[in-house]
Amino acid sequence: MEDPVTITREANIAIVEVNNPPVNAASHAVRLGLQLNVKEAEANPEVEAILICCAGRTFIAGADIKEFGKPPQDPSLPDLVNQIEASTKPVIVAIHGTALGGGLEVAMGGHYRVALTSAKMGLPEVNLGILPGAGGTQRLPRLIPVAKAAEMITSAGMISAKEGHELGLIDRLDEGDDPRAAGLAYAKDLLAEGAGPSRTSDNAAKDADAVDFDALRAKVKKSARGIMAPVKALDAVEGATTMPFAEGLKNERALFTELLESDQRAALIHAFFAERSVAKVKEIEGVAPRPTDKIGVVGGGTMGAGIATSALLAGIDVTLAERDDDAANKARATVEKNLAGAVKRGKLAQAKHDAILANAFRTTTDYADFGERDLVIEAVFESMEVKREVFGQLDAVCKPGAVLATNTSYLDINEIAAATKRPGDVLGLHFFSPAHVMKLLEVVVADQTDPTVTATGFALGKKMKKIAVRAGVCDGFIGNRILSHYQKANFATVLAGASPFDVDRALTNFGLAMGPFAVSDLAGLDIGWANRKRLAETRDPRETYAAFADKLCEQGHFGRKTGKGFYIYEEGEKPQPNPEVEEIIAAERAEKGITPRQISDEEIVDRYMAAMVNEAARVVGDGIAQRPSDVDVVLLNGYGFPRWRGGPMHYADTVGLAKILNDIGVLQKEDDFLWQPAPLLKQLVEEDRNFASLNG
Ligand code: T1G
Repeated sequence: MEDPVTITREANIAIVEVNNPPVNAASHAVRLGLQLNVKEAEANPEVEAILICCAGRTFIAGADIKEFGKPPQDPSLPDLVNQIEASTKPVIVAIHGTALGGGLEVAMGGHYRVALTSAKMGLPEVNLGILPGAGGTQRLPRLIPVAKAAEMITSAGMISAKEGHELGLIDRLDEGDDPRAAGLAYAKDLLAEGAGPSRTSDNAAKDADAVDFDALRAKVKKSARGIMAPVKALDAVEGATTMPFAEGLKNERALFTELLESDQRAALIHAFFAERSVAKVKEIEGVAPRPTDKIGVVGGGTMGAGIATSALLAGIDVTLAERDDDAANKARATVEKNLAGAVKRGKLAQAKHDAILANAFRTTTDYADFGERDLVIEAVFESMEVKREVFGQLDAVCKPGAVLATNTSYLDINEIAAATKRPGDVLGLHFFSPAHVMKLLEVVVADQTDPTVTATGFALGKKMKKIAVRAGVCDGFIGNRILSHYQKANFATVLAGASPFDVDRALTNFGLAMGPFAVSDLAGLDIGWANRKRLAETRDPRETYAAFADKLCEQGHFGRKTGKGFYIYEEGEKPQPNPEVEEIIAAERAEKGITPRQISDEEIVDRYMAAMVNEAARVVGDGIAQRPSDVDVVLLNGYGFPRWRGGPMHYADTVGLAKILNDIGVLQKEDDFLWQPAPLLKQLVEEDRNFASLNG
């Protein structure tokens, strides 16, 4: 392998360059190379200044995450950064791309920083369940105001080079596109000025008095939602304001080590890699996608308008069709509202917003306007009959090679594709509501979907900045299929004795953003009701059907939108449990001859997880999901599963598959139909393997 760090010289300036694709992660070889080359430059009497820069697409994007959990190898990153800072010759760092984590820490160890105007920087460690562990929590608050440093570190946010310059993190901006040239020019100017080393550790923390750490800690704790890292990171930053530099570093190290050894760190790093491996889809390796510059959307309800908004934000030209002018105008208004929201949140510049509405978006009532579209996404009412009708019409007007996609959440895409004469061009693109906010996208591959069409789904997802996951056709694909199953299990838990409010409490304590019954209220109880009615005919007679949610719907209670569901919603008030729910459930238990028993929060969680993992194992076993970690990505990004638990499959590996299988065995005595262990789960337990062994 080529040396990942090289040293060259231009006159009296040594250029130490890192070249470790794809993101110049500070692996052991990079750390060693930096250490040796900086030492060599220091020892060389002809060298008067040292430039550190990177080749490729970015400055160092952080420590090499793949090395976490393995025995540490010297030099450690903190020692290296200290060595760089201690240099007796001025060290200039030239930043391009993204200087993240350990990368930004290396940059802060240097004495002077120049950044290309296009560069970004940040300390995203808390996203991985750790904190900046190479002096970042000590040096950043000595370069920029402590309040801003604390915000950057606890939120994992990135700032632009320009902002970095205004704050004092970056000493010079360079308009060019060559970091090496920018660094050399700066180094020459510094030498001409006679500038010597300037060490950040000599500074005091900036504007430390302006920060009330107790108040900030309470705020950070609240928004961290169970993740320890941001809170510990704040402790480390506080150390920079109360301790001398060396002691602050030691404190940072101790807090870092504690986090590094935690289950949360393992889970969050699992999630990081899982979100990258979803893009690895065998059948589309080396397959070129079709164009996606101009798309059509059929249906301008919440979903269609959200999809249109998401595409417009990604720079795609959109034509949206509705059945009449009234509906088309409503759809336009929704898209306009969504885009205005993006401007308000700082996600879209006003000028760009105006240009999108003037040039890139139009509504129509005539499918003939789809004639030149590269891809059309259908987002109409969830009915097979309606969808087949739409696809028949699209088939008639769309150009050859256009991709035809359905946003169905449950329906059989093979049947939809069969309504066209080009089933190879049809696939599912299952967005999650609100589609311009939610990151998840299931790319559903039907029996005859052409690989170029699948590749196009992934390419579109990437353009729209979605996390696209490959799914096969079945009722509900990956996410909704698993959801249907664990909802049944939650209903069974309620029939057995817990209240819906017990279930919600236990699961929010477990880490879910919202309890499942509160979520149903939010989505609208009529949605689950319609789905259960759709499946009524094919329902297995052995299933114990829980009817209490249907009863609420029959009384006209659909949740939040009608003011009443499992909870009662009143303007400006916290939702309250609806007492009628308990009566309906008690009546159903009596009717079914069930004597309710006390169910602990722990059991509620165990039942919920057993159901989720069991169905997920079936989803993987049936080939609906490519690998267990793909299921984790779906549940994390579409269903509010706590990220710090890594997803249901990672969680199952953590508690042990034997425990999950054992729990299922016990539950089988309660309901032999609902609790059939998945063959894959049984097989893995027999072979003493975990889900991770299948991730590849
Ligand atoms: N280590 C190892 N591999 C990494 C990596 C890293 N830090 N970052 C990215 N990769 C791999 C990634 O898995 C993928 O691999 C490929 O690079 C391209 O990534 C002591 C403790 C840099 C903004 O958290 O945010 O420093 O799938 O698809 O969209 O305090 O990657 O191709 O095989 O994401 O252009 C802190 C994490 C580390 C940065 C590029 N740093 N990376 O995004 O490409 S902790 C981070 C990112 C630390 C010190 C500590 C992004 C990116 P593959 P990609 P991208």
